[in-house]
Amino acid sequence: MADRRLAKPKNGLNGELHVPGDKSISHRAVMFGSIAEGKTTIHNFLMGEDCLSTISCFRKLGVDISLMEDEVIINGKGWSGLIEPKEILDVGNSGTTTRLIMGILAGRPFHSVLIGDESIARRPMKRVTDPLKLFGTHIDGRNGGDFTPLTIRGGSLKGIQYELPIASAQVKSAIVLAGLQAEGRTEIIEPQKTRNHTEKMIVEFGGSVEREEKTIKVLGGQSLKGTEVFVPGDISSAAFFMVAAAIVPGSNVILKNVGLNETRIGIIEVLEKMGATIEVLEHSKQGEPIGDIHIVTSELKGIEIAGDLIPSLIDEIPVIALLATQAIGTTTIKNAEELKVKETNRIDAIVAELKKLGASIRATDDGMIIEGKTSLNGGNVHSWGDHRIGMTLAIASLITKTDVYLENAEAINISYPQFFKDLEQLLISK
Ligand code: SPQ
Repeated sequence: MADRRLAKPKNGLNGELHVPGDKSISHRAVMFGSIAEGKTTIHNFLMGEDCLSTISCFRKLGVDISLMEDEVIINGKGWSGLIEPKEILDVGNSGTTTRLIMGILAGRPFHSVLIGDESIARRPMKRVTDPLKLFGTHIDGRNGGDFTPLTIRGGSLKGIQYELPIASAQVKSAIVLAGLQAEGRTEIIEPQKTRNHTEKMIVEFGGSVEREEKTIKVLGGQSLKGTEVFVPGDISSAAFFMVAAAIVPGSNVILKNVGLNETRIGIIEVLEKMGATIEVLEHSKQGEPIGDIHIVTSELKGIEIAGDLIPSLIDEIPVIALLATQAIGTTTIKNAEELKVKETNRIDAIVAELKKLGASIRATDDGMIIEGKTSLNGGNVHSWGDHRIGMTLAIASLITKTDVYLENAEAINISYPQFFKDLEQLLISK
């Protein structure tokens, strides 16, 4: 595939932008609409490749799903509306699809097979297959249940008590989805709070779930009712433009209707701690909170990012690494070893690619250390087939002295198909 030459700003980034719908919430809305009874309408659905993989899997499971622009309509027939698929379920590049669908299939009395792309084939699945086996389901995969292809023969489940060894919303969600179908109660203890969209959505679909500190409790035998879901703008997509506005001289950007769920806003905390001029106007607190984010070019200073903050910004770390190259002093990112098992090893990928552009950055066992402020050069870089690495490099190109050529820019379609169009809009709107 040809390299893509990236655009250069004349007057910074300016204007207002609606980023596309949240990826995590879009996936979950399709899944809940498929297991609920009655009609579900999803507004502002993210038509990215990952969420389309989720739709394709549920269609193969017999669910009636129609798409219109950014709307999805599902005619759910409840848990028993899911039928044994005649074909293999292809999850594409999507970790969320793979892990959450396993929680649903664990309790369905039929056989199914999951496969995905090269990246999915490397991502660890034992973290989900192990707890699901404790419910009494039959699930297996390559290397003792750790990798795709995965096979599931679901059936009757018994609730479990499980302490998660890692902070992962995907693992938690898979267990919750199995727990909804199990006999009795399921309790999950999280080491750190992770994104809670699954828990919120159970309530939106008429079910119930409890949380006490780091414990989530769900009763089995719940049936859910179809509803209307409004997907907020994805804060993980907005993060690229927050960082761009902070580091590109002459920028003044308002990101409209962004999801401000308390488990996802670590990027805002980091920008504030680094000294960015950023203002958040929350205008809806119901269900998933939504608001506008206003950010302008800022003087930044290095900080430490670690501990409980990490799960709330895990997907933003590549672009935070770029941000740190423009902050005065040292930025240290710790406790982020989970980055090694995302679409790529995101520590290795971002360190290698930002180094090519002249950044002072080095990998550590559980994160990275970045020294700033450095002026970046142009050159040839690669997305490593990872949407978040690709978008980070596209934002980096806005401040490099010479042009940047990005190889495999198509990876961005996973979560943000209109990324370059939206970037262009902010580059010309002054
Ligand atoms: O779906 P996928 O590929 O795992 O997506 C990523 C991403 O960058 O878009 C991670 F690679 O986001 C995950 C996130 O890292 C989405 C997610 C969710 O929707 O529950 C939770 C996080 O993963 P995890 O492993 O911490 O549960």
